[in-house]
Amino acid sequence: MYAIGERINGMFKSVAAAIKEKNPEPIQDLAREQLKAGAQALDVNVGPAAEDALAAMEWLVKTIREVTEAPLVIDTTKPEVMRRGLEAAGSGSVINSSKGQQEQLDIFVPMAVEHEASLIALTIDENGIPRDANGRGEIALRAVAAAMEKGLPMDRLMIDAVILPVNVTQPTPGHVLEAIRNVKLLSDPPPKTVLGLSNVSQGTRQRELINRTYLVMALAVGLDAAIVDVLDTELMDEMITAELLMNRAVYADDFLKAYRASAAP
Ligand code: THG
Repeated sequence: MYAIGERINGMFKSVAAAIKEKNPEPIQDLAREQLKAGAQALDVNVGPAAEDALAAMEWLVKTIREVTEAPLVIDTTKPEVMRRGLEAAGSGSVINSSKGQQEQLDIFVPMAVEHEASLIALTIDENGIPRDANGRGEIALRAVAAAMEKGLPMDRLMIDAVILPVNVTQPTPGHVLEAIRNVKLLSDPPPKTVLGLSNVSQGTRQRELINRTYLVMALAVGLDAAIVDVLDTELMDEMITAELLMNRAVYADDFLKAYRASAAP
């Protein structure tokens, strides 16, 4: 599974402070630690508090680029901030994210093609987050059609069926699993699937347990990528074990070590 490190996000106080003070060390430490822990890409989000989001994104990406060439997942809803991030990060980045209404897809799909980037499309549109799996599938189909029309290869489109906290909406985890299964039937080859895993446990008292369990469940129905806390070693162990049980890695007695060696960037 494609593991995207979630920690460089202004939602975390230490990251918000580093951005505000333009202090590179905490950011570069997080980049290195996450890659060492098995991240294959890094999510980059300036957070809600950043005053000048354009300048903050550019600084954040350049600061990370001083220590790694790993793919960066530029996490912003603002097209101009996205563009600035992509320009600083270079090709092979990921646009995170476009919503599923046509006006948004018309902006972000061509941007992905132009910048040789992948695109995460959320199953959210002008009516909000759909209540069930079918609603998510309809929006995903719109994103698939836009990618086909604009020449974005299907292996660079990632559908995010949008997971929400289980303590807020308990039917959602099940709906999202059904949506992930259905997305794989939309086209041949199908688009990739991704989730922001930690959303599922926000505000709960068993965060790690809920994250780990749901990751394994989603992996079993075909999840290809996830934005996760890669610093949670047990979560990564479970991910690696699930991959083995899905027959995506060859069994060896030291399969954890073998996987980590082969996935290292
Ligand atoms: N889909 C896509 N991108 C996303 C999300 C998604 N990006 C952001 C988010 N959701 C995924 N990343 C996180 C990062 C952190 C947390 C949850 C999701 C998190 N943070 C602690 C909290 O809110 O409790 C912060 C705690 C602290 O301040 O220290 O849980 O769904 N495409």
